[in-house]
Amino acid sequence: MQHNRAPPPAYPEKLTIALLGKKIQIKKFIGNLILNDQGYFTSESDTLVVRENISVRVINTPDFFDAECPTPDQRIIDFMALSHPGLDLFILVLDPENAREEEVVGQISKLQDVFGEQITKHLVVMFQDRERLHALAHLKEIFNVLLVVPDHLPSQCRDWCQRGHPFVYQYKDYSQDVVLRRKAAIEKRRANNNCGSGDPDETGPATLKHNFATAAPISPSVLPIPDTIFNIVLLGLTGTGKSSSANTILYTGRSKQDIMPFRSEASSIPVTNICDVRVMNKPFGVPVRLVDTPDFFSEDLRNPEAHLEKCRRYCQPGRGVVLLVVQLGRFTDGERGILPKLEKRLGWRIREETILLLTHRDDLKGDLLSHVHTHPDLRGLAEMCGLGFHAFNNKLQDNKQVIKLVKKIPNYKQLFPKIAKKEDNPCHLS
Ligand SMILES: Nc1nc2c(ncn2[C@@H]2O[C@H](COP(=O)(O)OP(=O)(O)OP(=O)(O)O)[C@@H](O)[C@H]2O)c(=O)[nH]1
Ligand SMILES: [Mg+2]
Repeated sequence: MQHNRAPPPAYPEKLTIALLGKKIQIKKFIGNLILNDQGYFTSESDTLVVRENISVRVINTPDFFDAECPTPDQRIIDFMALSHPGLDLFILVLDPENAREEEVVGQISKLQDVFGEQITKHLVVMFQDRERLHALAHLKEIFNVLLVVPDHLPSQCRDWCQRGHPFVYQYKDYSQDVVLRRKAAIEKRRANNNCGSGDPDETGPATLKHNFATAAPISPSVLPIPDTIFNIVLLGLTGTGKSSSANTILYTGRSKQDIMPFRSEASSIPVTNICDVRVMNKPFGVPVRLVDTPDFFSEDLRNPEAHLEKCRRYCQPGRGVVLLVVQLGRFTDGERGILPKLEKRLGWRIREETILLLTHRDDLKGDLLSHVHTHPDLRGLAEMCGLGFHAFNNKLQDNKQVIKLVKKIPNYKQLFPKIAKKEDNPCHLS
């Protein structure tokens, strides 16, 4: 007797999911839930590991947020090589110790820095419980990102992936050639070992079956996410007070315990060595991204081009304002012609969107305007800055000096409705 057997239903395409976060124990737990078996991720060490079953491939990524890591680029390149040309979903797995607003914002911003702003379209931020999720629910709007709690893994993952096309690497900071070479080296190692995993740090047996050739083809994502965050980028020479000024802005309307400040201190060598980012949740009505930068002219700065590239993303015309920071009473030779020099390094004019921000206002006894007018170099620089000049006393936590600064932005009333409101009601915000 002949059975008319229907072919088995086609299995949906295998998903590739990356687990991000600071704590291996929690990432391991979530990875095993997604794969439906607690035996896949077992190692205690936070290394790059791939595990897969018939429907999902899960990549545990080591902590990309660890500022102490000596080889962050290598970790990122290895990860990109293992997931080339891209992947379906990133899950940022939060742990209770790293789930404060500043930390979550810092982690999302870092991911945007490394993988591009579009990552949020493919990112879910996983909280341990609904209470913590609700406390940070506004991040959904700021970053256009899904906030979730693990509930019905792994089926939830497929729903989350349906938000758009898979994510494809853009190769802004990392060369595609380098990633492809690394990928080839890993595959070669795997072929040589035959039964070895080939993963850079991988030792377990469960990865034997994973194979790049079987990964689902990935089509490029088409629509960039509109960036609704207003950028404030601080530029200037070392020690002028960029990080302190960024902190003065960061403190607006908030107590110091609630924020993770930029590192700032008196030092004979540069303190800030990377472009560092914090996102503020609508301090004046819209979200604001603060970008602290290193001194791009410092001879101590390693790989300045990579940091400049990061900075360029945030000071594109029409997307924010540049604060050119100079210390009052300390105009140096390096600051002569600094604005055109910065424009040359960045590759376009920024002067129309620049405010000259003078720090150490507390050292000035007299009137700011007459000080600037009586110092020809300072005056020349102030005249070159399209949005004028302003002074901060960074030793003072004073919202008023920040609001006065923001009012130098021509369309601040449209941009920052809360400030316009404050003009009607002066008690608001101050
Ligand atoms: N009194 C006073 N000190 C300030 C003011 N602004 C900054 N400082 C001090 O100046 C020093 C350098 O400030 P930073 O903000 O770290 O300078 P930076 O421009 O970020 O320096 P790098 O990161 O090295 O490029 C710190 O000791 C600050 O406390 C200010 O308005 N008044
Ligand atoms: Mg600094």
